[in-house]
Amino acid sequence: MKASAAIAKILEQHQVQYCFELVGGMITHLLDSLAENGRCTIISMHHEQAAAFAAEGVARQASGTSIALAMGTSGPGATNLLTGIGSCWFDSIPCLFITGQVNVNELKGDRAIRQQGFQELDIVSMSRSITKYSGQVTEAGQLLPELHRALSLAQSGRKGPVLLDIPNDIQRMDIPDEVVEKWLAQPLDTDLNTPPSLSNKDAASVAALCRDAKRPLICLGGGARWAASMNSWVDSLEKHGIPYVSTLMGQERICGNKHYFNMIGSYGNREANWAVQNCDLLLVLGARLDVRQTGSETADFARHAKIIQVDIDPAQLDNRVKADLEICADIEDFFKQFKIADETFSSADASWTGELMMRRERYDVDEYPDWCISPHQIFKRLNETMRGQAVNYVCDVGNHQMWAAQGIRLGADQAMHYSGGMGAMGFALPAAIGIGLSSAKKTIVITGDGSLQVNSQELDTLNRLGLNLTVIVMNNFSLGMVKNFQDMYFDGRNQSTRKGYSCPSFAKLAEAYGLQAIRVSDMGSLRSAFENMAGNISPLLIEIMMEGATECRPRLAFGGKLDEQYPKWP
Ligand SMILES: Cc1ncc(C[n+]2csc(CCOP(=O)(O)OP(=O)(O)O)c2C)c(N)n1
Ligand SMILES: [Mg+2]
Repeated sequence: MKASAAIAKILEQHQVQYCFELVGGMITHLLDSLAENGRCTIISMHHEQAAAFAAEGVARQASGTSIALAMGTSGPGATNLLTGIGSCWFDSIPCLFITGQVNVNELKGDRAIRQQGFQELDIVSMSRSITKYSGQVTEAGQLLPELHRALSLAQSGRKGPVLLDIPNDIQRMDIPDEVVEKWLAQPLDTDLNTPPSLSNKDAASVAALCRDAKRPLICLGGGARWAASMNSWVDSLEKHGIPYVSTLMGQERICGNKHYFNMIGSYGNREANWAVQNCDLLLVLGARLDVRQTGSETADFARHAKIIQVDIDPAQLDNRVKADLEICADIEDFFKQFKIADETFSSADASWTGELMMRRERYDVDEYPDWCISPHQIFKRLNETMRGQAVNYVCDVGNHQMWAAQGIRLGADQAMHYSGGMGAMGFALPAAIGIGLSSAKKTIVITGDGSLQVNSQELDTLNRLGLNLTVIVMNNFSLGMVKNFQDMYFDGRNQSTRKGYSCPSFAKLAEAYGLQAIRVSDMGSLRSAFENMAGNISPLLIEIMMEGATECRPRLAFGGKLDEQYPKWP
């Protein structure tokens, strides 16, 4: 069997249902075989970076339980994939990347030349530091074992991206049918680098700390959000009245219920940061406690608390924040082993939860009363409009993202998606295309004028696919988040964020791509645009004109403490 056809069969066997690509000479055999095989939906994008984000979107929509493929040709196709590969690496998203490569006899090998073949480029070295596995296949006999290893690694332990670089002549070679049959029958080895189960000793240590805590707080991170048992575990927190907060990534799947006190961090909600700084026990589940979560002064983070950190990745423990108890475990395993019972938090003080509820209510005010159109009002309206409907929200990067993170309250059939560790502008539209394709839910993109311009070419892909997807562009005519830094630290010299920055009319741009578009500049017209969105199943773009809205309130200043947010609470 032709090697490229064998790859298509193996991908079919392991339910790789989507391939996103931009064609080029070195992937034509693979693409042809995938198309002939017919089981994988091929989506042609207009940039390999967008193809990578779309593949990430498919895996995100499936909570990391399924994998998609993004392909690029050798040279620029391969380098264009890198940003998306990094995004999957930082946020632990399983994804398969395949790059075409020049024929084996055109590879430069150890020669001191820059390049032998046209578009030859060493993508394996370039991607090694942001993949779980990256390899080049230079013998046909290695192709299927390498593919099997890559697929297994992507989906085991702390999940992540893998890359195979496959020379053109290898794609065309023959692989004996019995070899293909053997590898088709081989299940994936998904137990690779999975940590041991939570030990009785660790469970007992957690239990002892929980039992003594008067002001306990749980913090759910990205490592918890897709665990199959998270919802039932969180339900038991609700039942026992135990408060919980989340990180940006944890917040992607947490509903706005009674004992949830929202998102912590440098753009956190005030009540969440207050909770962290005043609890006496912080149980951190699947969060790496980076600077955006803790603020820069780690010693001040959770200053009155004993900290327990549980993470699947041993390297994330004992890192920035030194916890009192560190446990390497898969959070799903933790949820299964560590059940919340009546006696688990037997010392918890009811007035602690009462205080948090009072603060959450007090802080839920519009912090932008001086603006013509307020982000607080926009997200309140969005919550109300979409209440009860199944939605995947996908955010870009900037102030609009933080306004959304602070303001959206998820319902049971709703989820958020952020470019977490990579923070890549241009993520939202292509990721949403992957999410929208593989889900029956409505998809809503929240983007900014700067971020949308990074991958706006995919408005065409959206139009071609006709997805139930709305793009909300919060157009403040600036790279607002960075402009805000400049306002604070560069005396308002707004080089490249206002000065020298420009953007088009996004409504007109969308129309040029064949999409329906609405432009609004006040709450009245926004309300009817949102109603249109809720009742509409075709692609739509809503452009919200909000010039001058370039600040996120509250936020931390550089070097600030978690509960000293700006503007200062009166
Ligand atoms: C690819 C990429 N380049 C640069 C940045 C740095 N950056 C972070 S936020 C931001 C501004 C985003 O502007 P916009 O999308 O309009 O959002 P706003 O802050 O105005 O809401 C920039 C330039 C980034 N995160 N990603
Ligand atoms: Mg902007």
